Amino acid sequence: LTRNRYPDLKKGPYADLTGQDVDYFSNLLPGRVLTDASDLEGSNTDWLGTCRGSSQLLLRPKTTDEVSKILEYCNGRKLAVVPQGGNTGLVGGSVPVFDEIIISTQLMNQIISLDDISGTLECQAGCVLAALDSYVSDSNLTMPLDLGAKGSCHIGGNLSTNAGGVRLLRYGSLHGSVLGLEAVLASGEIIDCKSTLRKDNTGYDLKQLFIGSEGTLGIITAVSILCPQKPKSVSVAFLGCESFETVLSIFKQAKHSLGEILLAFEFMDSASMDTVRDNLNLTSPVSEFPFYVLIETGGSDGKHDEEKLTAFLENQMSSGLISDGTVATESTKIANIWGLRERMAEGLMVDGYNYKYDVSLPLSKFYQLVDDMRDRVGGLATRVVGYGHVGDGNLHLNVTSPQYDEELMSLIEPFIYDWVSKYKGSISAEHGLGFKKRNFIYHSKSKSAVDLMKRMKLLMDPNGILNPYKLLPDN
Ligand code: FAD
Ligand code: S2G
Ligand code: ZN
Repeated sequence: LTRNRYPDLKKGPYADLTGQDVDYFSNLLPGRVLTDASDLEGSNTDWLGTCRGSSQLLLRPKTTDEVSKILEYCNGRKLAVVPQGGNTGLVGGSVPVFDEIIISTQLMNQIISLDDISGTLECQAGCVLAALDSYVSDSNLTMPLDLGAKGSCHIGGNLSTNAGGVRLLRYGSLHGSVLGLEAVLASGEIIDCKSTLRKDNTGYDLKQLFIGSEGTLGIITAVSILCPQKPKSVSVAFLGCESFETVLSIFKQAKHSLGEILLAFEFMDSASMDTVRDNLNLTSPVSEFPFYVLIETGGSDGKHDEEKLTAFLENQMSSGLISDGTVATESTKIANIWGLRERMAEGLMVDGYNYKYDVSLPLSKFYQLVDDMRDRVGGLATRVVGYGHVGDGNLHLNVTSPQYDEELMSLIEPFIYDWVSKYKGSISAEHGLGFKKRNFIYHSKSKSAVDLMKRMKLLMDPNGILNPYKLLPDN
């Protein structure tokens, strides 16, 4: 497992858990303290099954005040902690590296308020994204983000990783849609940045510090977020393309012709399609192509939107850009098409070990990295696949092998990070740095920026108890 791959990594200057500590927490959170190793197994292991910690204690607070008391105690005892939401993170950030105490937001799942005129939702950090989406949809609203993990991920975890997902093209980043939040610092101090205002230019915008901080600056306990109107109708087109240049031309046309009704623009290569076909028995609604494009549209007038999309596709067909495609308006067909894209992570896991990369690149270089990686790792890998959020310039490049292979890993890293850095991309577009990628931060951030991050960390968490060994580099 990942930690075993870093044998020289030693536990930091943190206390070991004692029976007295467990007694304190059992009194504070009666019936909501887990110490049994088998109960902790799932929370000690990340979604990819590549990182496993050895925490002996999982705490399940229900309120901000309980989180505050937990952190005040841990800070006083110098006990390291790892905040955990849905544990769907993909960079090893959500599980302990050694025996950090796991603080789960699982029971912090209450809706606080919904203003269906402004579209502002206030809720606790442990609300599951899919549950929020169905809750706000009753008021003809939708969550401004959607990702394959929606059934398990918590909104607090989404903020902490600044999750992107398939709707960022339309609704932007959480840095824009989050209006306020509440967080607890390592000292137990509660920071009230709660607001439902769209505009508030009074002082530093502190909430932005916590968005994307991956649990290293504070535990987010409540969120207020702006929910857009739910599109009256949604259509999905799935197209086959002969080249990645075609994918880019269709993207450019889609922005031009579909404009405000364009909800998502995703791509997958043929190796991705093989993955979900071979490993999950899914079927493609179009014939075999080197590339596939998924376009989702949604607006306020179903008939108008459908006409617009159909006209766009006819235009693409007549121009010869695409020779095969389908349009779905019925929810089951739409779900089946999205399944091809959103279940990729699940499909890749069937191969065994997943070397997962999530990079931002200039679109002109976007797919070249996949070709170069395929040439480089060749027959050593089971698969090399490329898919992702074209509209955000975000490529998901994944390599798989039956089990972890040191030789294969040494061909992939640092090659991929050097490659991305050469073209001024980001080594982590949306998943964060977590445990696995923290030491490559200098491939995407300057020394001056990282030094300031370290000074902020020291100011906000002087004992370094919040999610140690994550996000920031070892030196
Ligand atoms: P966890 O995994 O529990 O934690 C993630 C990080 O946040 C950890 O560092 C943890 O310590 C910290 N954290 C969690 N809760 C809090 C809190 N309340 N306060 C402070 N820190 C906290 N990501 C994308 O960006 N786009 C995608 O399209 C996407 N698709 C995915 C598809 C699948 C199938 C899977 C498994 C994952 C996907 N992800 C995607 C990864 C995504 O980052 C996480 O799924 C999600 O944002 C994390 O939410 P979570 O509640 O599971 O957090
Ligand atoms: C996605 C998460 C899964 C993966 O599917 O958009 O962000 O396999 C990813 O990288
Ligand atoms: Zn993604």
